[in-house]
Amino acid sequence: MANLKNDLYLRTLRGEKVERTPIWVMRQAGRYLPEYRATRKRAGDFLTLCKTPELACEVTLQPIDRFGLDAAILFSDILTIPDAMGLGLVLEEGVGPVFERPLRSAAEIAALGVPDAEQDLGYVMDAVRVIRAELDGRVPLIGFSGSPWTLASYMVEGRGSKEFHLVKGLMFEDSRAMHQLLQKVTEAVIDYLIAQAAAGAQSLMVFDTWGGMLSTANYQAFSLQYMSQIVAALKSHEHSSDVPLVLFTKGGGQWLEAMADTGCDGLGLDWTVDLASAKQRVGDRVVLQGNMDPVVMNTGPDQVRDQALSVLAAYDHHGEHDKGHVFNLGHGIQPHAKPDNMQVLVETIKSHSGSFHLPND
Ligand code: 1CP
Repeated sequence: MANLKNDLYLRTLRGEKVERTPIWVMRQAGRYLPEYRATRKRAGDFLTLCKTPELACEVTLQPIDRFGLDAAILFSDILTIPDAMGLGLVLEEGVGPVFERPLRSAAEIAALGVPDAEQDLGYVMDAVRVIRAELDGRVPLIGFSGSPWTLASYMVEGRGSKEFHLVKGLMFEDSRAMHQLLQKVTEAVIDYLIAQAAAGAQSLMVFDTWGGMLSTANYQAFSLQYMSQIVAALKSHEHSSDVPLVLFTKGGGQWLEAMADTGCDGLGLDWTVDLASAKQRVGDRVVLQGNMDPVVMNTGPDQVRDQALSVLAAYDHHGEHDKGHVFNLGHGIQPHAKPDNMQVLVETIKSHSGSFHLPND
């Protein structure tokens, strides 16, 4: 860490007392930025952008250069793993990511192989190495993966879904095949995250975007159980044991205690969670990350300032045992967000969060 010029994000995730709240934003390199759209156009398509380390590096750094955020996140996608498992990822304009060969039978699941991260996803590790070199210690780099449940949802549905009737159908009708799929994906995720850490990712995040679609019992059995395996494996591996790990289940606000029990370092919160209550429930065990409603970023600078300040006020840092807070949105910033609002947001957090960190006396 000695070579990091701004290590505020990592110090916060380690539970240290810090001078102000760090900020980064989910999907900070994305379509709301004109320079992202320009690079994507040059790449030709989204997957080429992900698979060309120099271009992935370029877009990763765009929001860092423009806004001065406290962490960079690897530009890639969670669907790289299913792609490497042979499902054939394409990004259809106006539809989003689609798999050419979704999994529709227990036999297809049984035949599925687990990819080798360095061999089959080498372009992601190359991107991590190129970005680390290019960042030159300015801010830490976050690596990530989708959760097994979220990846399996896309693999079975074949695309984004609202009802998840295919993947839930499989879960209810053939739980053995579902568990077999989740176990294979879990092994792939573990290998992938350890490889990212070995390549230079300085913190890691697991996106469980669709865990909140499950009942409490099924969340435990089909999502959390597999994320627990990931935490345990990462915490016992030499390349990743010291790399802070954040879990984010969108819609998982009622399960924070169980999520903290996994032994992760931080929890991402969506905007439906009351931050002050979350802090009371698990704030002495894990760092909390979030959770302003992303739609605020599509409105005006006054709304951005007000809403950001109310998030900061919900997490004061006066408690002896509070682990800490990382400012973020409650989900990814949207394509219609205004870039100027990001500037306002970063300035608000940088100039106002320090006062919430003052000692009580
Ligand atoms: O340029 C484009 O048209 C592509 C849009 C896009 C972008 C910018 C996609 C397709 N993926 C990404 C990048 C991305 N995806 C990042 C980059 C790092 C960052 O700046 O944060 C990350 C972390 C992701 C992760 C991701 N992809 C998630 C988990 C987080 C979340 O947002 O919930 C999910 C669910 C995906 C799937 C995906 N990839 C792309 C789209 C449009 C979607 C959603 C599809 C759907 O469910 O309908």
